[in-house]
Amino acid sequence: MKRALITGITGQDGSYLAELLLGLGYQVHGIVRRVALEDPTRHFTRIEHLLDRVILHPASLESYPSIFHVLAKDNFDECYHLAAQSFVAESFADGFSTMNTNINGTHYMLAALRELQPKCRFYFAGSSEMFGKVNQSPQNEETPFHPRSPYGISKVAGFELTRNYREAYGIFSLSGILFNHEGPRRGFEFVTRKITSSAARIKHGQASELRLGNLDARRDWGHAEDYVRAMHLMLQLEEPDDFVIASGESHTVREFCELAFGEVGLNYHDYVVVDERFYRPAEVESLVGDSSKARRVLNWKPRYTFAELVKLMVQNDLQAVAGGSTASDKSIASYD
Ligand code: NDP
Ligand code: GDR
Repeated sequence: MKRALITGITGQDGSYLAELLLGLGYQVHGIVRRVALEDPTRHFTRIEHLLDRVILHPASLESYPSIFHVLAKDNFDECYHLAAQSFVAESFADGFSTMNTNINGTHYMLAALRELQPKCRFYFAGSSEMFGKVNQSPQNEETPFHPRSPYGISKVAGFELTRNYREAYGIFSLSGILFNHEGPRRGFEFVTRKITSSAARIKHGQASELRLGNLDARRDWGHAEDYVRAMHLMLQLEEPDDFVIASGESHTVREFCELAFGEVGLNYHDYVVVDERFYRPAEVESLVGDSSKARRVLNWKPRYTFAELVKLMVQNDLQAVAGGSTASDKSIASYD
């Protein structure tokens, strides 16, 4: 039985990846913050249904000793390092803690693996935000990085650390450069979930408007379930290498609104209000990925289309609102 360690198992991707690996017969371990163990009903919503099948270890990306301790206790075949401060807007609000968590946290993971488990394969969650202000479209593995946020900068540093441990110490370490991926478990602060949960609440008379920033930003959106499959495929390679994972289609935030509101029989024009508070100091205007290398080498391709993704997310939020779930209300309020 293979053993995998997932950092960020409580997040969107961590939960889907844990499901995938359990289905493949892995023993799945996850790193969670101690505070999460103290209040599981609040922190484990995405992995509630997996709790009797995963083994959780308390540790923080801010603490090398805590990570060292986890890696000293058990041996792992694969490590998926997904934990991060992942919200770009928050990285402008507090660049220092984003850098600390994302850069040092990645360095701690790599350093502890090198010391204790140099044979363990390591996946780093790189991001299309590393491309930032792009000078070529679509973006592939050769496209230069020009990050536009502390988050993007932290991911470039993590990518370079991952490459350096591969080149300097022979660790099987690689990065997936993943474009935006979403789904019913997406955090409410990200634009897709903000739109689908608001459309559902407006439909049910629980909200009257949706305040957004830049409606013309273009993103390449896929479903997280498809993207975690790619992470696993990467760690099965004979030699480590980095891959772009993307749908290859780009859509504006406006188009997302149009489809999501259309799904509940409303016109987004009547509800969406542009609010400067949600503009970023430096925007990534347009991203679209070229994942032909992953499609060729990993034999990966996405199963969900953009329209299916939007529909699925809206339907999920309609059900949640109809069922009286208040989680979305609270989360949206905290970002309004
Ligand atoms: P989420 O924000 O949903 O999850 C982030 C995870 O990181 C959570 O489990 C969170 O734990 C954990 N975490 C954050 N800070 C710490 C810390 N100091 N110590 C321990 N754990 C911590 O992100 P996603 O699942 O969407 O993304 C997974 C990874 O992929 C991230 O690194 C993200 O930057 C990257 N990525 C995501 C993309 C996307 O579109 N989703 C695209 C490209 C890259 P807690 O629950 O306790 O907060
Ligand atoms: P992103 O995702 O920054 O691409 O990072 P997000 O959904 O936050 O923003 C996408 C685009 O929508 C525009 N936008 C708004 N965004 C938010 N959150 N809220 C709004 O009100 C709003 N209005 C317009 C943004 O300006 C942006 O252009 C995500 C994260 O998952 C990262 O961790 C990951 O690395 C990248 O995707 C790839």
